[in-house]
This record gives sequence, structure tokens and C-alpha cells, in this order.
Amino acid sequence: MTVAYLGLGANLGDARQTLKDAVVCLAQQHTVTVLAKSSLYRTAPIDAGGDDYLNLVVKLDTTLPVRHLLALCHKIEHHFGRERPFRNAPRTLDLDILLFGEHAIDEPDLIVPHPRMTERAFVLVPLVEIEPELIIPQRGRADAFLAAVADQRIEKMKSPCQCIAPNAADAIRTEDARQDTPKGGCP
Ligand code: A4P
Ligand code: MG
Repeated sequence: MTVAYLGLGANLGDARQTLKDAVVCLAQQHTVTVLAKSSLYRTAPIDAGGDDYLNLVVKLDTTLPVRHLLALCHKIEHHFGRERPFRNAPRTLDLDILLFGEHAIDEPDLIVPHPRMTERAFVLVPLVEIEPELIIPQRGRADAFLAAVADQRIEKMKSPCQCIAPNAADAIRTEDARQDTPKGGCP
């Protein structure tokens, strides 16, 4: 089993619903356990145009080798209508592997830790929310990079239910995700 962190983003279509459904589809894989899910954040596009993004981060435990996890990410992106007309184009869904255990991978089609993760508030803020003491292999504490991205606009979206402590609420939602079924199903 490997603990991995994925960054999810969307700024086309019903982004909130797509992100919720994508987490459900991850949770329904028998090879994946969703351990934690950050809040949803509205974020200014960075190095990209288009509307504001919605972003979140999930922490997984997985039996998949990293390339199979990448293939699963691509399959889920495709299922939710991802198209790639040009670099950093607006997208219905983006799933990036941020960290995969302690692995350091530098290949043409897979770089882990994700090369731009420490430059982006839309990754760092949700990541530190679910793992405040996280160490990024070869780079150090994730929270040490927050000050440098403080000028990037990011706003936590209100959760539909404020009645449970955040961690308890996340665990319940993760459990619910196993029972849930997105309208369009899962790949
Ligand atoms: N690839 C290499 N390493 C990885 C990895 N660790 N995880 C390859 C996932 N994929 C990885 O990805 C392009 C290629 O990167 C894939 O073929 C894969 O094999 P893609 O999903 O087509 O495009 P992408 O994710 O847009 O590319 P990239 O270069 O990762 O973009 P960035 O740098 O992540 O930027 N602003 C806000 N507010 N929120 C966002 O979510 N996202 C981007 C994308 C720009 N600005 C944004 C956001
Ligand atoms: Mg991507």
C-alpha cells in the first residue's frame, strides 16, 4: 500500500458536482481508499485563463503502482469530459499526482512530486489543511512554501453542513462516497 496525494481542479461546467463525483469514483475503486479530503476552494487561475477554478486535495491509500494510478486519473478525467485543446486550457476535470509515498520520479510523462506544487496556493492550502505537518520529499515542509504564494487568491467554500467537526465530517463523507453513485456512473 502506498499513501498518495492527488490534486483535483476544474473550471468548466458544473465544477463542484464534477469534483464531488470524481472523489466518489476514486473511493469506489477497490484498489483505492480515500483517507482524507480537503475543503473545496475557489481559486484564481494561475498561468491560465478562463473562469476561477475549484480545487481540492485528497489523500489516498492505494495498492496500485504509480503508473496505474496515473492511468486511473486519466480514465476518470476522460469520463468527466476532459479535453486538451491547448496547454492549461480550461478543463472539466484535472487529476494530478502530487505525491506518491516517498517516490521521486522524473520521466517524460510522469514527474513526482508534482514539479509545480510548491508554487501554487491551490495545491498547498488544501494539502496543508489535511496534513499540516506534511514533508514533501527532497523539498521539506509543505507549510514553509505558503508565505511565497500568499498573493494568489484562494477562498475556502462554505461546506453544506457546518454541524460536525471538519475531520469527522470528512470521514463521514468518505464513507458516504462508497455508497453514492454519480449520475453518469464511474469508469
Ligand atoms: N504528468 C507528469 N507528471 C504528472 C503528475 N505528477 N500527475 C503528465 C499527473 N500528470 C502528470 O497533464 C499533462 C501531462 O502531464 C500528462 O500527459 C501526464 O502524463 P494534463 O493533465 O494534460 O495537463 P495539466 O495537468 O494541465 O498539466 P500540468 O503541466 O500538470 O499543469 P499544471 O502545472 O498542473 O497546471 N489554476 C488554478 N487556480 N487551479 C488549477 O487547478 N491548474 C493548472 C494546470 C493551471 N492553473 C490552475 C490550475
Ligand atoms: Mg493534469
